[in-house]
Amino acid sequence: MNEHPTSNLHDLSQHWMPFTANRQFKDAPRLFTAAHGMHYTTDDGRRVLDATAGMWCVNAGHGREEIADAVHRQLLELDFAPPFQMGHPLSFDWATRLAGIAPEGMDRIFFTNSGSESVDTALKIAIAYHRARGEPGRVRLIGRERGYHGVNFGGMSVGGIGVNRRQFGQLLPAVDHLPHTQDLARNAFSRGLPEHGAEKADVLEALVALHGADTIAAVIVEPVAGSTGVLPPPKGYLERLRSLCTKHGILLIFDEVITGFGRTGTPFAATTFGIAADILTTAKGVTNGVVPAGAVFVQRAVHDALMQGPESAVELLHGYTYSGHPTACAAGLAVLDIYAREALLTRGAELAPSFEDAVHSLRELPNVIDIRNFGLMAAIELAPRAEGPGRRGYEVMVDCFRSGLLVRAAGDAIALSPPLIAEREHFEEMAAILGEAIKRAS
Ligand code: PXG
Repeated sequence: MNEHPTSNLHDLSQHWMPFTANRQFKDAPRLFTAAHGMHYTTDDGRRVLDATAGMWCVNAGHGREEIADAVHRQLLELDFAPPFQMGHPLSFDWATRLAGIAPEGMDRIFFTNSGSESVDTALKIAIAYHRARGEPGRVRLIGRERGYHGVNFGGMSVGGIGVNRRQFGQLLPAVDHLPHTQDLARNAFSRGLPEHGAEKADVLEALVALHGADTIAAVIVEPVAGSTGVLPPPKGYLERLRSLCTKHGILLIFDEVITGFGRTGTPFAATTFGIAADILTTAKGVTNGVVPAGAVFVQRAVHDALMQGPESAVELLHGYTYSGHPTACAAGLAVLDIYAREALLTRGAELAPSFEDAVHSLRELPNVIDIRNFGLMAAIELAPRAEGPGRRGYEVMVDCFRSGLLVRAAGDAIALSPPLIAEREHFEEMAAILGEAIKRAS
């Protein structure tokens, strides 16, 4: 171990950390200083097994040299090119390659820098699409309770996590929410898709009756909700949502920021579930998390509806200084090479059964009230402590970190989403360390 943890050498007070209990963290920091393969190294020299792919993003594992080399070369060759009314070849190459793994027909790709930007981009495209087709009244956006769609005003508004919204006032008008799909009474300890709850999609019919289909632009859901503790969709649920959207002319947006790039055993959850979305949002795994980037995949028909008017007109008045940044493109192309060469985008399907067995082995431990999983995503839900929700989850997360395992705590649900390079032994190690932490938190 290092004699001097980094936290003793640095002043932690200036950096206002994101989504972090700043005062608590700075009293007892948790700092990583290196990462390779399946492991992080902490500032005091300990190895920590990464059960969360960083934060659902480092799908090909850490420290991949060919990505670093590609980014390095790119910075020396072309560091920046203006993306509005100018361009550079790599963004076109990257879009072409991404279109090659996209679900059928989703071959028009808009680049962003994060999941939050991808979501707000998708919402804007949906509204602009209806307007371009002569239905400017379709402005209403439907999200789902317990959905997470990032932190910008659009994504926060359709998001369904109360605490994330309350601090920020009004949000977008004309937003409504479907009910979430978690149902512990009927579906606890499901392996894969839960049996019960497809009918929860029918609430969309009620929202259409309430607001009128001609006011609704889009429904946005995560095919498998991630941040709120891994909620796989009940069997038949997404099919019903798709058919109701089609029936009422509503666009269906899949937020695949977490599920994209192999997490569910194929490149996208839309492919895994065989459901055609109209717009699909991604980020995270698109660059293996190493350069901030996002990509919005759009059905050609949606894109084409906006390609009208004089050729000199900007068709979509939207974009970012760093849309399709050369470093993101270079990283993204290198990542796609790795994904293809190592067949990582389908590896999750092979690993899923042993991952499932490992997580469900924790079933009999104290306070475990549910375990759910799909592909390489799982959550172990613990009963809240009497002092309030989230306490036990936080305690287990910190205990795991100290014991050499990185997990996420979504309230009292411990979420696991290992890199797609994981081996079976890693799953056993994850279950062993997590199991001990759960026992200590009883
Ligand atoms: N959509 C989904 C489905 C996400 O999971 C975003 C949008 C926003 O992405 P950006 O890149 O703007 O953060 C996300 C992000 C967690 C956790 O522990 C999950 C996310 C972010 C931070 C923590 O569950 N997902």
